[in-house]
Amino acid sequence: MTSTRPIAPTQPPATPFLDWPVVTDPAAWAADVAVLGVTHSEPYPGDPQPNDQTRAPDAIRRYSSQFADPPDHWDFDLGTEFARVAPTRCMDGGNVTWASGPFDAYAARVTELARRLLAGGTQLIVLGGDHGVTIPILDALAVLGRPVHVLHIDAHLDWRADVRGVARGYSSPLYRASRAPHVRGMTQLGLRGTGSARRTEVEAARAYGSHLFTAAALHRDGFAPVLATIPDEALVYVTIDADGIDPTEAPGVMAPVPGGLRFADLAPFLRSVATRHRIVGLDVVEVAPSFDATNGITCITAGRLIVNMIGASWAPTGAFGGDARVKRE
Ligand SMILES: [Mn+2]
Repeated sequence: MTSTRPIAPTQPPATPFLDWPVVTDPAAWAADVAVLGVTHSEPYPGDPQPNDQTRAPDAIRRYSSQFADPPDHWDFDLGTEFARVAPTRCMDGGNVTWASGPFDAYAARVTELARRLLAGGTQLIVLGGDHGVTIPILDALAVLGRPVHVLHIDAHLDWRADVRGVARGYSSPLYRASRAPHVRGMTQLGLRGTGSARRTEVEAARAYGSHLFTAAALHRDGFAPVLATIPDEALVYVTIDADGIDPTEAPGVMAPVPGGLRFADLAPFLRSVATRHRIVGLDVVEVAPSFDATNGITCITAGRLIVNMIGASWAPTGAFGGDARVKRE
């Protein structure tokens, strides 16, 4: 469970997320919502280290003023002011960076920090990093002591047991989720094109019982069938690979694939999930700032999804037509 021994502070961000107070001392963490930047995952041999995605946490924060105006400004996605629905205790917990030493120690530190926040009832917003960042966060979800349903938005399946002997890289987060006893189910949406998955991985995901939705199926049938795959009683963890979003709205990724999910569909979908279920955490990974448009639209799209999710999570009963009785239990 949560350790009481002292733990090293995180690195302060270049600018805070949404002007939230920055708290780098984990002993002082107490919040309803917290942002945590997690820059690294286990690198593959030959891949650049650090990779471009390690710069994303501060890049996304830099656009905060463009994805949320001052507190008294109306948010048309939420139908109210963000500050009116967001909880008062929001904080930016800084960045957990990996400068040297074994990756195992870094991953354990990420898990311990996430566990502290989750154990305190904090809704955890993780800014990656590549998709391997999700793996130590998934490990931390065990502290909740209740079944978790993983909702995964991505062009790719990410179900590799390993790639060239590396088990905690960006091609493996959903495989790792499938091995975690506290993860009881999974819904994966936005799949298209090709990626690291071969027939073996697709068959393994189907055998596990993951609900797979191609982007094409969502464009054809809408998102209602996706909502139906999330059990009423489950806590939900959301992992958003920015390449799940269409590259017109999220061009700043390493592996863009045409035909992706649109913000106009994803934002109301996330609001629906947040209204019906308790979202215990959400990560946005794989934003590659060097490939973003000069206006930062990938960072802004990521930020808007986060704002929509937080707003709907904390909105009063009845907002967005959801059933708060399920969500608050
Ligand atoms: Mn991914």
